[in-house]
Amino acid sequence: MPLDCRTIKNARRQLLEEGFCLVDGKLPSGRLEMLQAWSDEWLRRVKHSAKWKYQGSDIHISGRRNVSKRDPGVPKDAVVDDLIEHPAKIMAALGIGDLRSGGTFQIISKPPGAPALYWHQDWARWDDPISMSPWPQQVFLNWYLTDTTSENGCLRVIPGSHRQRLDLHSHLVAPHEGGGYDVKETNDWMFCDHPQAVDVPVPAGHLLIGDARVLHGTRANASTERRTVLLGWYYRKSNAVPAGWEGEVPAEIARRDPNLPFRWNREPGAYLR
Ligand SMILES: O=C(O)CCC(=O)C(=O)O
Ligand SMILES: [Fe+2]
Repeated sequence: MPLDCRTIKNARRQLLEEGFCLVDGKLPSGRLEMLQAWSDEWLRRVKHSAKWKYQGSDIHISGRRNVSKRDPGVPKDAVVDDLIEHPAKIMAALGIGDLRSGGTFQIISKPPGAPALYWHQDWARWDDPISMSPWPQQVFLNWYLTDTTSENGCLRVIPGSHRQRLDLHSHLVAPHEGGGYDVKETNDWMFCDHPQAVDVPVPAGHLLIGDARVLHGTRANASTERRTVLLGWYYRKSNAVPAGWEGEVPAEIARRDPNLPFRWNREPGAYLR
């Protein structure tokens, strides 16, 4: 068993402490090949935007049964419903069964020669004390369709950065539409070789789960094959302490106004220490 493929209990501990974990995705036989052919077809059909330079591609597709509320206009495909629903048992075993899919998956695919993806985190509620939660409020589920390695553009993570401020945080440009699309490859902070960074190679068919707050990026794809990941977002609707939670509850969360309105802010402030 590869070192990163731990038991569910260890995986939960790692998700809470380090902000990511890796588990066996338990895909039925043939599913990986089907997803490869399916995503290749979308990649062939969709015109690639210049803003996808660092992600490789970012095609959003909604389910049919699980329709995206935020993006009702995106194309719908029943393959996405299977992707959304398949991990229910795994997530329940990890104690994150109360997170619900946002209704989409994204096809993020680095062609051969594609550059690295810059350091970033994807949490957008930094004005809310819930940002301090010791439990995950929002996670990404990544299905890599080929084995990923340091050579072909595997994920990189800074363990613990979901709940702890680092030097890097104050030097980063907000990701993607927030400014990341336009950063230069020479931007030393966005592409730095941080001493606390770890490469996370993933065997195809394993499931990488990441806390939205954790700092992550990718290696460049220096191989001759494309590296595709199917990435889906899952959210906790409630801002209350999860049922059965036995760990600490930050005072800021205990006294949080339950009627606090949602405000979009991707830049960590006072709630990241
Ligand atoms: O390509 C990957 O492995 C990760 C992509 C990602 O984190 C993003 O697009 O926000
Ligand atoms: Fe990301």
